[in-house]
Amino acid sequence: VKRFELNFFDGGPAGLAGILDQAAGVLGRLGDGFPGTVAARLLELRERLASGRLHLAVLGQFKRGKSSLLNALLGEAVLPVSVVPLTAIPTFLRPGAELRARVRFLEDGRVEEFSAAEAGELKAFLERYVTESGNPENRLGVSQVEITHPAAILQEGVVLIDTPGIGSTFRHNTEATLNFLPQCDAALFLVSADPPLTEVEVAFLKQVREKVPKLFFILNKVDYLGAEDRRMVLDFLRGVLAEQAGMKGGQPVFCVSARQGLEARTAGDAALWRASGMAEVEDHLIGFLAGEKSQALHEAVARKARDGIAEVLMRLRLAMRSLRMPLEQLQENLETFRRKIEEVRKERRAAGDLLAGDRKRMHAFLEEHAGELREKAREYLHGVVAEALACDGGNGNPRDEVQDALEEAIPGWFEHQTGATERIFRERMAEVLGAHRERAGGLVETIRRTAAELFEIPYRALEDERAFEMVRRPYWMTHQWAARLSAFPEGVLDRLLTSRARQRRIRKLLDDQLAALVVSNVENLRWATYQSIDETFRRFRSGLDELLAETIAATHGAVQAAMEERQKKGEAVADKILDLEKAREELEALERALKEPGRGPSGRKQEEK
Ligand SMILES: Nc1nc2c(ncn2[C@@H]2O[C@H](COP(=O)(O)OP(=O)(O)O)[C@@H](O)[C@H]2O)c(=O)[nH]1
Ligand SMILES: [Mg+2]
Repeated sequence: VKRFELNFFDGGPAGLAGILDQAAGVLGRLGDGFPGTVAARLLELRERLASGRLHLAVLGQFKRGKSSLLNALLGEAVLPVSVVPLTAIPTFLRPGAELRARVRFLEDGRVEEFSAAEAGELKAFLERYVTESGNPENRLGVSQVEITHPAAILQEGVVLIDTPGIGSTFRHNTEATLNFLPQCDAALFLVSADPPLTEVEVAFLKQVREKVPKLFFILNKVDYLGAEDRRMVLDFLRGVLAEQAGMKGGQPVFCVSARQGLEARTAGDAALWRASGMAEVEDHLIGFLAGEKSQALHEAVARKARDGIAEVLMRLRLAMRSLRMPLEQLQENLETFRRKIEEVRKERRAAGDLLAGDRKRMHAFLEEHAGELREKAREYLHGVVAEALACDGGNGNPRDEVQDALEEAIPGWFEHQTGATERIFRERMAEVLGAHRERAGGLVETIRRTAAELFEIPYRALEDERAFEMVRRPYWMTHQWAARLSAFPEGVLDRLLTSRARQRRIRKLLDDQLAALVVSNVENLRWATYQSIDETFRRFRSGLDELLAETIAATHGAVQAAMEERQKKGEAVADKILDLEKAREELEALERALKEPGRGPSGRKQEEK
């Protein structure tokens, strides 16, 4: 990977932000005839550069001290910390001058806002939504929580995320965390010595490694350990990371006491902050954010900016050719170009039909999949109920037994099926859209190539695939799985226990209710998937149309505009040509600066035409 030199990051004219500003300035001067899309895109890139934030999650088994560690980084106790696991709700920490919380609900995207005067008040508010006691089994239907906080670390271009954690008795927490991984750019993987690294954690770590590009390992609660024990635990940990999780190269492991860290911050005790190990973690994170994150973001932005400028340059070159070319030849070329565009439009319509066909097939496949799921769910839940009834042995109240068993089983099972379903469909969609993406890219390139050939300008293929990026999964899918039987008529079960006929009736009642649970839960999953499929196709289609329209405007549009200019002004277009020439030179210099950052836009003489 090519590394940008340092001055690419600086705020001056040779820095990336400066280049974007200059390019936007040139585009502004070009004015009419050069539609604002590229200029707008450059400004968008400028903003992304300024505010680009990395998603850094804290991952680990429940009770390892994830929330405590985040509190230490924030410098005060904002996130609820608990000896019992909390609910499956992630909390996003963003920068902000004030302490605020925003709770999003599953139902119709409802949002509740809260403004707190101090940390304790915010924590009390959060406890109502993210703890098992305040919001048992997420009955309130919260989908996610966002907090703003003035902590220094949040000023470093990062969103910190507190996650529910794996391995608790609430199995849906584990699945929810797994489904969340693709949204993490980096993660702090937290373990502690009480006990060190369970099998569940190792299995989890393997999955995390596949999905999260950058991991930091942290051993928390070292205040429990003496120097000797600490060394032993660390050796053990490194061994497991290398042998079982396949992490080579002596992973650094940070030793911290989040608890002491928070104490230190609250008391303003710098020595304790160092001693807690938290200072080292914080420094390391800030260094990482300043270096590597910025690096990746700058590269992505530079590439997109280069593409935008290349678009404008193509247009400029076309316009200049068209202004200089003998009028008759220009008319002829324009006619040939028009015919080619008509052909491409026809192909686009055919491609749209194919796309529609694939969408239908995807729906059909989903119906099939949902049918199989209903079958599987029915079988599974009947098993759960049979087991619960068998255990009951006729002493207790079977309704409670059955209810407990269902509530225990349903969320985990459906969460797992959701993950599996999503994987299946994501793969299928990638396959199907991959073929369309190639065809669509071909259409766009046909237009560009035709223009280049007809008007003898240099041809450059597009690098930017922005129109065809695979649509990201819904931001955060938390599901409310129906797990409650509706009330049997009170006392029915008790009375029924003595009578065989009545027992048959109760079986029937149970069967009907189980069927209803299966239907509503599978429908929940099916509907979410259906919407994902449609949204993906919709965005793909509109992305393609947009790109085609832009390409036609940039090529045919440029020639057309030059033609009109000539018809209006006759041969008095020399001034216009001079203006364009000047803009072309400036943009070419900026384009080169983007390719070879560190030199600055005027670092070298021109070499390519
Ligand atoms: N001794 C000690 N206890 C800690 C430390 N960090 C967290 N804890 C305790 O571990 C328990 C779980 O902490 P919490 O932050 O809620 O863990 P989470 O479930 O991973 O978010 C709480 O009782 C904390 O007080 C630490 O550094 N040292
Ligand atoms: Mg927690």
